[in-house]
Amino acid sequence: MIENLDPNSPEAIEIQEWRESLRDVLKLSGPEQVQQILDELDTEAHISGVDKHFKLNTPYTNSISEKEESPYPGSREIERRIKSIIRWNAMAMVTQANQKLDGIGGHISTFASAATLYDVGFNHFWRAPSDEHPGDLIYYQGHASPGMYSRAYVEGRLDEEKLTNFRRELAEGGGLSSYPHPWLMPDFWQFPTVSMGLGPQFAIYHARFIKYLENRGLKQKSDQKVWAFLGDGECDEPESLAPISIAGREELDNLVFVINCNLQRLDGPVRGNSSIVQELERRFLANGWNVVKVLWSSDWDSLFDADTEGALEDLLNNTVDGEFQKLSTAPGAYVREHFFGRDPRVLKMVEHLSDDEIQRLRRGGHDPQKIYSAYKNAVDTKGQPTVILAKTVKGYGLGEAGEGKNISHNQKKLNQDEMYEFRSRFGIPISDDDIKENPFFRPAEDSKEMKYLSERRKALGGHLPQRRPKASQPILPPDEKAFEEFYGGSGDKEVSSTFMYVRLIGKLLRDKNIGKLIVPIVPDESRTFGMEGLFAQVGIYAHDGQKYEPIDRKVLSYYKESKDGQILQEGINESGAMSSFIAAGTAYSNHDINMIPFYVYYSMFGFQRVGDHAWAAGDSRCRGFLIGGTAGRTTLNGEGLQHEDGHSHLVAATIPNCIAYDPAYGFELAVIIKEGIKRMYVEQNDVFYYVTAMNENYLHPAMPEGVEEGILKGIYKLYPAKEDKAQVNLMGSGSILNEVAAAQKILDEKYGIDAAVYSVTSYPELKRNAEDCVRHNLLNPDADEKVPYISQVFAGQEDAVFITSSDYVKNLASSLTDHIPGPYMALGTDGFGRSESRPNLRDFFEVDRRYVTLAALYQLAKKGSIEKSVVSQAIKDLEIDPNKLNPMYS
Ligand SMILES: Cc1ncc(C[n+]2csc(CCOP(=O)(O)OP(=O)(O)O)c2C)c(N)n1
Ligand SMILES: [Mg+2]
Repeated sequence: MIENLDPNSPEAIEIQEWRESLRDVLKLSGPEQVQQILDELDTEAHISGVDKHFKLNTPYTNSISEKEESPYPGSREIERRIKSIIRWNAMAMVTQANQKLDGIGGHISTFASAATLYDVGFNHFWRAPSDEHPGDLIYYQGHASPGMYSRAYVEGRLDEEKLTNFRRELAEGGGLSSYPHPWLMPDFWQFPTVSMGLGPQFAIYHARFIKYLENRGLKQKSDQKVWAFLGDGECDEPESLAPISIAGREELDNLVFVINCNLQRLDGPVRGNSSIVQELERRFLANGWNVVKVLWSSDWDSLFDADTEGALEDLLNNTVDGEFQKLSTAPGAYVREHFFGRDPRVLKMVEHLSDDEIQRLRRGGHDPQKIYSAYKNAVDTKGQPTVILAKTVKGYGLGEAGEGKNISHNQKKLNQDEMYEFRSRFGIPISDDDIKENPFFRPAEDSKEMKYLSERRKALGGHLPQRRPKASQPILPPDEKAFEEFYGGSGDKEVSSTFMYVRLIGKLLRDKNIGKLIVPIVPDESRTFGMEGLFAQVGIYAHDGQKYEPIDRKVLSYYKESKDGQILQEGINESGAMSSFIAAGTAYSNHDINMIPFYVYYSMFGFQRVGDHAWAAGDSRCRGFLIGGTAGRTTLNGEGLQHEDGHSHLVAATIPNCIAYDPAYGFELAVIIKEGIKRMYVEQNDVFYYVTAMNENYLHPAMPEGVEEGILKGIYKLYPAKEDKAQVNLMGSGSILNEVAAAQKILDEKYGIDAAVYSVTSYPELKRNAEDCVRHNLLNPDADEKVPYISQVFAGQEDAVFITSSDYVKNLASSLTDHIPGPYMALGTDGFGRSESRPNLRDFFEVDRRYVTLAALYQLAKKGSIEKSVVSQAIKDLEIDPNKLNPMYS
């Protein structure tokens, strides 16, 4: 750039002439002609061998020039007063909470920097759901929640008690959750956003899901928008920016990102030595977004007008963020000398401004006019998503208490003097004494501010945020016939539980009640699970259809992409698939459509890969089925350490509203899915299901009589012992159940021991039920004791020993120890997996039929029912190597 050139040098003069020519063309022939000339010159330079370096940045100025701005439709003055009141209450709420209980936390500076960004949206853009409009969907930045509570208070939706109890949810009368949590405030917050990075990703997939619903004819097309507010620091989370390519590719013009570029995160500057705005601009432009930079307020317009040589622009282009942060709160004289003074031409441009006026040159993100124009541009943009990069000051308005300082983020309260100053700066009519008593302020109902506020929200359909807790209609359950085949077993055919799952979903997709509501989701693993038959049956969703003839068009299960395709094929992208799962599983609330997602994936790339997404699904009150395919540490053979999952059930159990099952047989699966659909979509409970499916082929028996309740509660008797009271009760789950059943035979045939076999479909459900009973008994010593289901099942079996084996870590089964009436031993797969065959893995992890037999004999010997020598002999007979490696440590 010409900053380093002598302005009188021939080079500088030549550049100046080119600039002037460009301006002339613009004036005479318009911007299209300018673009054409630039393109031609580009080509010419290329042909002439000029080594171009590709540039994906515009100057560090506003994208929308003053001339292109949209006129502001509201009263700037009243809006400023309303905004000041909202700012005040947000600050006062956090301050008061921390005065009352030091350390209760909260954030002041995030909303302080973003207040104008939110207010322009609330006053002019964001529609609440109403008969006329489905409503816009806003992902509020989690740390800005005080601002949303404050507005809800001023709008009369929250009372003072609630504000007083910010972060005191257990206080009498109820309080307010720290951040947006639909679980805790189900008629207020829609989207949990405070695990940074998830909000932006969820917003992208939600916007795409809306297009999916529209393209499939399930939702009427509209101009509904998804807005996501992000911090600039938040953009360092891979989840924030990785999926922006999807939004660009899928032309999501129903999506708007607003990135609050206050140049700071928690510890300090986001990019001290460079520019976060320019970096983000490059990334979004490269991914096909409409990028709107809102960097400078109207105060700067005349300076840019005067900048005919681009000297100011050069100065801005060459200033790093660390310096901008310093300048944001520096006195005017300092800014004049150390910023404008860097170029004599620019210094001259600010000659007419006083130091105070220089200090008051605001940033674009605090100027409603600039923000309005940017938002207008965003909602009018067709064919691509928009990102607004708004430059602000962190802690704006806090003054000495933390404006633009590195400690801003952690500022939790203002002292008295700082509060007085804040009050005066924003003109809040509360006296010094009243601030001490009750710091909140709501103008009188008949004040201009209140009338304006309520008129604006009325015009936009009502209050926001708001969440629909239940769908207006439950679904009609699927036809029972879809499940019947599975109750009969697989006959003489050996099949996997995954095969059963795929058959079942194929049937449900044809069901007249729920078929169209199902959303099959896969991350590039359909063939792994044998699901490719569904490609042609229901199609793969592609917003632009299929522009090519697929190479396998002649086969039945060809790769069919279509605009109304039902499958969401997410590519190798589990976190994206989880985001789709959440978008679909919360559609009952966000769109009043009971979509039923079935997301199937490698179970190892589920909870441990996207555990935070699963937690957010729980918080979101998401419904649907997660199907952990290729599950089990020894059932998935050959794949080794990275793929063999032996702990997803343990993690699933940590999510309070996740109901997890490890079924072995088709009928168990059918009973579980049938109940899940009823519970989530007929009864409208906010739970979601995790069900594992395996790839080992075996015979599936027919369903014994009367076991449905046991399947759902977590355990039932599959093969009884010969006598009523067995010597041994064997428990198994998943495909290890077959090993357990085989051990029953060995015990009988070789050792004359009578054993029963139980199928455990869910340790976590049994444990939850047991904990619930224990708690009841603890708190109600005089009431009848509640007996856990697991103890009821084993009532009268005190003389037996109990052995369980599963393809998961032992902790899962050991969690029941207290509730099993006799000696109990859990076999499981603790340790890293191996690439090996199924039998060798089961030997390695000591979970196969031989170890189940050995464990039973050992426990019987321990209690004196058989001789110890029987156990020693069994080790030899069963060909068990007692000196083998301990899988837990190896
Ligand atoms: C995944 C995750 N990591 C860390 C945090 C803790 N945290 C909360 S706010 C914050 C800084 C936010 O900076 P920025 O995104 O720039 O937002 P600003 O407050 O500046 O608008 C951090 C590190 C979090 N909430 N989530
Ligand atoms: Mg920031």
